[in-house]
Amino acid sequence: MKESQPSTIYLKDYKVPPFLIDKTELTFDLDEATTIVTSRLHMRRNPACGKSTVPLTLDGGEGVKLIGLAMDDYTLPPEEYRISENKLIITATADQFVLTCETLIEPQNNTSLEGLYRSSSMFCTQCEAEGFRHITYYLDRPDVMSVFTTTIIADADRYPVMLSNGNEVERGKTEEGKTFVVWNDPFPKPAYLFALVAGDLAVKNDIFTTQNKRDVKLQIFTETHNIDKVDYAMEALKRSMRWDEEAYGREYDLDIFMIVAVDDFNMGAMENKGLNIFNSSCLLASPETTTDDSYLRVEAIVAHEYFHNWSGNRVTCRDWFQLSLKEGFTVFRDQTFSADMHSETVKRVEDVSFLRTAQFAEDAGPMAHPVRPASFIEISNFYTLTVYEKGAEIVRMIHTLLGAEKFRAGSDLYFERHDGQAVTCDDFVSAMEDASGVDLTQFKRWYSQAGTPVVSVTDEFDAASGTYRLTMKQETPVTPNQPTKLALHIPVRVGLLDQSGNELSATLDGTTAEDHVLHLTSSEQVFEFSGVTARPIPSLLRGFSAPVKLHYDYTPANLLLLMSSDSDGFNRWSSAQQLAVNELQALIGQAIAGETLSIDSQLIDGFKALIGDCNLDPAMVALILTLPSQAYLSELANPIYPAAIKQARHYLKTQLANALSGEFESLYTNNKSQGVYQANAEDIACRSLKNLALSYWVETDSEAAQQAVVQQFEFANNMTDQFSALSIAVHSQHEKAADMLAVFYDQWKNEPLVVNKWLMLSAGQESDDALIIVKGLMEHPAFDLKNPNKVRSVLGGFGQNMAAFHKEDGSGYRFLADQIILLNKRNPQIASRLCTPLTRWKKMQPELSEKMKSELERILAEDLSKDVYEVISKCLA
Ligand code: 0A1
Ligand code: ZN
Repeated sequence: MKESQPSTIYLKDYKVPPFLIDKTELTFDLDEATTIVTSRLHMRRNPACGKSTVPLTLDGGEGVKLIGLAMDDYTLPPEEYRISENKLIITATADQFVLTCETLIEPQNNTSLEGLYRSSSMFCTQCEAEGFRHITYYLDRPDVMSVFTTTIIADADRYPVMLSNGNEVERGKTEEGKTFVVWNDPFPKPAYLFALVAGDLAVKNDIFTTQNKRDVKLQIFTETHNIDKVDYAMEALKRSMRWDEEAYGREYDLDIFMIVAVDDFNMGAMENKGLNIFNSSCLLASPETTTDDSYLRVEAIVAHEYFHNWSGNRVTCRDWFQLSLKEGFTVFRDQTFSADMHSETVKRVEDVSFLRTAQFAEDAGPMAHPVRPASFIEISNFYTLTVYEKGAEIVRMIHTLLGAEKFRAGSDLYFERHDGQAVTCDDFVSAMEDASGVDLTQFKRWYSQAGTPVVSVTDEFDAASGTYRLTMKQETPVTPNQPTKLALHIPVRVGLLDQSGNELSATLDGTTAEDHVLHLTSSEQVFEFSGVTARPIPSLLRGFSAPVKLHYDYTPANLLLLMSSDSDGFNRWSSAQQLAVNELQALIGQAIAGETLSIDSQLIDGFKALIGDCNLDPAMVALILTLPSQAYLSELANPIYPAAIKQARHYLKTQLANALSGEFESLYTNNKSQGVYQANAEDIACRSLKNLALSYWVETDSEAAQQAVVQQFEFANNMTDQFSALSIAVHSQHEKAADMLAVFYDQWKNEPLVVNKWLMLSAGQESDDALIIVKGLMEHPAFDLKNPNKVRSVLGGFGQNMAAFHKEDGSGYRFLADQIILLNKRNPQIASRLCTPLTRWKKMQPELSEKMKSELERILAEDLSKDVYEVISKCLA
């Protein structure tokens, strides 16, 4: 452990910057070993601070060596400045001056992938959140916005492509014969949006004509061998640009928009102004190498980064506590875009399923924090599901409360009012209120209060008067540093069905409709509907209108009715999930008690009817037939018994498979035909239904099913089908699984993104030797500790391997802790993210919980990065 612990930063301590930087001129003399960065910062004291004499304090970072410092033309001698804890402090400054600062950095030795680093043969940058300070000393905070001019000098033979933000304005030769290129970005921006790329890259060009008939040049750059895999991303980009004009009235603002794919990247992608940088796994796609899921992910992330041009870049965050201002809004925008491109219901189900599984777990654990956190030690730890996904749910609720039209007016006002500014979540809400007249005062508590609210509903029907009463209670559980909670404003969308599944019209507060949004604002509230002709079955929280846990005592018959008849597609899925969850929770209880497992027949009957209904959309059938994941069942459980969860789920799947083997066989056969691969909603739905059917069918004794798996693996014309067959083989312990894995690697060993999928599946194999297999994978030539995707594949796959990770002897935990310690210094961001499975220790069954805790204590005893320290210390607090 360190002598002194890293300090905590608080939102309440925010102060405006004492200095501003109007213009930033940067020169990079690029070299792998030592790059020299010269910055000329045109600075002045911030008039908002009045007459002030505070010293100038610039942010720097490990690995930045100061080699020259001048104010205007005066070279500062060492006694006129000091460097302390990575800050450069200059005591005496004028009111306005140009600070010239020369630093030396070592891109080749940069393993944290923050600042300027090497990925394969290229140079690239990552500056969000605080990476720019690893390049040069700067006011590295988002409310300091500056116009950047960047000169890149390099050997043109090795780095023919040299890119930065904005437009290329000049190019030439230096005296030493190197090439220089100058870029200028006219839009003032914070340093976190700065980017630089240099390499021997191939490019795909295109053009987008904006709504005002301006031609924008579009360019996607990759290493040469990948340029054949960017067509899909380019089309997705053009769809995003058009959609943002139509849905939000947002037009692109520069004459050029560039995207670069890099192999080594800590996150998915980054929205640097005019120069997005992508993890290649989120950009490249081809039918042979990319699964349907990944296609959809590419489209969503291309859109997400593009949408940031307005929600994030033109209007940015005042400070990092406001991160959800740009992320929550942009995720909401990309979710709506994907829904418009494919199926609204399918998209909503996928998003909610993810939120309920992963964000709810975060909200229930030691790292739980509000969407707008009040404090942090390391901001990189706050790029979380809460800030992103729950933040998007907040924006969605505002959309529900205002209605589409007023929401759009609020968005227009927000962009108009704050263009070119760095603002807060409160500013966003104010624009929504001002444009709509809706009071969101109480609603704003969603930003400051952590934890997933629980809404419990009971009902009464009075046939004589035709009234139906819903009583709703809300309660938000205690979370770290928030012992008491206030009532939230929760929009609950509700419909009523009669006993045959028809929608009932009812009157609430003078409005008669089939669908109502209830405003739950107190800890307990009654909603009374009149004109109700028969005892209804309530369809609650339609479309998942708020990120809460809803409790209502549905009978299995109610759930079956909602599943087959609700006009709200989301609730049809949700009811089926609830039915399966109820069944699984009973089975988990039996497994823990050591009883023989047995199930009721309702779920089987429901599934049978569903498969038999040929009017149904295959996408819906596939969603409903997908059993709740082990991860979701773990989130619901307290304490978690991983072995019982696994046993219960496997048992239920096998029972369903045997009871409905004929149905699954025909579902498989009927959806088998395949034409040319297309990543559209319809074809994706067919493939997912077919592969789901195969995953059930193979759980029976059928020899034909076993053969079908091998056949599909060998003859598939696309990665979705090939990889599905392989996964099914591995997870069903098919006798040929090991051979198929070997064949697959051999076939795809030259495609790193496919190899990553292979690594993940291999690490997830359930076997007594799982840990040995995983250790072997880390020695495999395909593995590389420097590459975050590979680390995530192997350790992520292992984390999902319930039996191996949660082995009773604690060997799985020990192994993960070893990897965290190994990566702690090299790449703190990745190391910190690897801690997530261990953060659940308090919820695990006692014997496992103890073992996890001792691994956490072992990690805490190390000399830790801020990133890992924050997570581990909060876990043990
Ligand atoms: N703003 C990006 C996410 C991102 C955040 C941090 C990064 O490096 C530490 C990289 C990317 C987005 O929302 O897509
Ligand atoms: Zn984002």
